Amino acid sequence: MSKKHIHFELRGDQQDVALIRLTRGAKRNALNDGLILALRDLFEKMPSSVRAAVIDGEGEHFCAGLDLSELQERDAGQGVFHSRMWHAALECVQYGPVPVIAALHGAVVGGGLELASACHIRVADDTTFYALPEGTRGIFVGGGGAVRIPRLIGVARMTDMMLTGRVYNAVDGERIGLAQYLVPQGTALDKALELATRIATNAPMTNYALTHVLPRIADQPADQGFMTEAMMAAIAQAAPEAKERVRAFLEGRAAKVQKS
Ligand code: 1HE
Repeated sequence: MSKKHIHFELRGDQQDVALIRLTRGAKRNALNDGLILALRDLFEKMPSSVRAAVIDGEGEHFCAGLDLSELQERDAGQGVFHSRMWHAALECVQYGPVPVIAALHGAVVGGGLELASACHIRVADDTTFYALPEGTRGIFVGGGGAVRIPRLIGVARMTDMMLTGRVYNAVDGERIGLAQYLVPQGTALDKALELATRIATNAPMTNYALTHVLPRIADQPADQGFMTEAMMAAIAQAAPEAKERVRAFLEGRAAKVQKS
């Protein structure tokens, strides 16, 4: 299935991995309103067979951020609604039905970094670079970056990126926490699909706990976080699937943890 500037396909024997590709390469996958709304719709209407998703970008760059040509005519009130539209769409990515992996290469800048930071895992190849040019364009992040990016790299590093226009390369990006995986040029999508295929075999309740509950626990005061954790642990372990997986290990039918 393809909407304008976005391609969607199902991968895997069980059709359980969704591949979502930004296909606006001529404009470096800059995110116009149509693309943002299409992303929201895809995550809202994800087929029930899907257990994990991968987002990547066509061409030399993952994403050049907000389509700046749409910025010119907006007044303050429209700006608020526009930012809230991004928030709603990227909430559908972060708090959607499945874990999402961003496969990064080239520019991951501005709203492109905001999109990547709404994903649960980021795999970057060694062409990747990260920036928040909003600072030098006289604007501010508006797609949830002010909330999500400091959680990855801290307030000080984000402040520096925006005040000075600092660009992080792929190696430093992985070092500071912008990506969890760093892979050779041209292999980010393969690695992301490999991870998605593995994640798709997890118990759905475990994946739900990790994508919906863990980030909320992390935002809670410790006392409340411990209680939420206890509730989630009890729900997860009570599921028949969890009992079967534990039994399989105890009976020697499940893989051991291997030294990496
Ligand atoms: C664009 C955009 C865009 C490219 N909006 N049209 N983001 C930025 O400030 C980053 C702006 N883009 C760049 O710095 C560069 O384009 C790249 C480093 C990403 C890629 O460079 P390059 O040399 O490969 O491509 P290019 O020649 O700069 O761009 C190719 C075309 O894409 C060109 O259009 P053309 O009609 O002349 O061919 C560019 O104008 C177009 N293009 N990026 C519109 N961003 C929710 S708030 C989020 C706030 C932000 O994201 S602000 C940060 C915006």
